[in-house]
Amino acid sequence: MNNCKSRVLFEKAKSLIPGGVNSPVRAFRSVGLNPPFISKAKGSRIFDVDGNEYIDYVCSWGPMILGHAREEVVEAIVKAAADGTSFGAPTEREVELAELICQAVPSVEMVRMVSSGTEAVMSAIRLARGFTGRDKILKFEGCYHGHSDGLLVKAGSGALTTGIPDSAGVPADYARNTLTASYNDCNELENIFREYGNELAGVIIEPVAGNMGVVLPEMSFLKLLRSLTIKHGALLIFDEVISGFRMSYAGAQGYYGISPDITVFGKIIGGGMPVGAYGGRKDIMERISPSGPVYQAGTLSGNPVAMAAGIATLEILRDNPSIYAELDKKAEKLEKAFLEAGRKNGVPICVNRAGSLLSAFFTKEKVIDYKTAVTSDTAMFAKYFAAMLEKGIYIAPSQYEALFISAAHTDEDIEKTVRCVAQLPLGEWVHAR
Ligand code: HOZ
Repeated sequence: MNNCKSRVLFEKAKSLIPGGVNSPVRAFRSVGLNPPFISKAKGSRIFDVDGNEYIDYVCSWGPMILGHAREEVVEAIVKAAADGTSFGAPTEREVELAELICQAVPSVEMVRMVSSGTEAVMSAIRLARGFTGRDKILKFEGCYHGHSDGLLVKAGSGALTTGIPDSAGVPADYARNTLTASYNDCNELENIFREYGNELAGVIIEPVAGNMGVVLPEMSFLKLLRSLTIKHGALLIFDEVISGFRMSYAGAQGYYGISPDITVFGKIIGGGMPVGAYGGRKDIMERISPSGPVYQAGTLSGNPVAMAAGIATLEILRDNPSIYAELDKKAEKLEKAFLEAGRKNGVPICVNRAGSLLSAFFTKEKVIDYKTAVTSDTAMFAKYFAAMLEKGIYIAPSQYEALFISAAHTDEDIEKTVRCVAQLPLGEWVHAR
């Protein structure tokens, strides 16, 4: 595969941008390759500056559920941009997107727009503290909630991929207020609540974990979490940056039937433009400035172009509910392909799938939490990644990220991917070690 231009660009980028990238996993370090530089994308395909074409299963790490450059979304963006790209003043589009979100997700009675998932989480945590008058928060190992100080503790995603789940630069005093527990561990949860329950401002969780690879929640664990948070007066915060509008139109909370107090969104609600939002019960949300004393602001919050892209995306999802069943079917075919490839080659693979989110772990363990996720053979993952890329299949360059399916993936795309998975010489790789 020709990658001359990408290599030259990466060298130049490294002299100008730390690591050559604006977000760590993009550097492909954990898979030992150079990243292709992307020039454009359409539907299920992305194209690099060397003219290579790939079937894209990164989908910008989640937002592109309708595929790239979907006509209605592009039209909405162009129309909004032509009317001015930022005013720093209220607009009708903000109200429209807020209404769409509140109608889709019943636990969200009010919502505040920001510009990224990190910003939304950071603000939601401040809100939980301001509302309860408590400082401590609980998070789960391997869950990733953006890169704000208090949450870079045993974090997943790029932090885990690059081997720094506890980042340098986070004051120990700050991280002291962040407690961590194992995902899906009911006993540990009960113990933590017994000891700290009445000091917790909130518990933040990815209701479907997508940043240590995909890990599904046990229903009993989610239910226990909900009942303990109610009992101890701690707010339950669902980070639905990945699962929101993906697991279902009502997110993971709609899928599992558990209502949090606060929900954090990002990705899909911006249709590929920079966006984040946090919303929840009215009495909690009314604590945010200027209604209440919890301060949070942003020049580009509710940006008209991002709102337009989000509205167009959510309207399509709302008006075409069959999209979710179709995504599920496509993802199921990929799930079966990985399982079959593992069986055929005598290589243990654990496939975790939540709707159109999927991870194949090279491990004999059932992956249910951080500890089991990191048993995965990442050297094997790197070989699999390189082989798929060579065949024109673009997946996230990390064992600890999800594979995303979009409405634009055609049956032919899926069949080609299934064939590529079937051709992987998994057995040879195992024996070569
Ligand atoms: N942390 C993001 C995925 N969970 C990576 C985003 C990016 O590199 O674009």
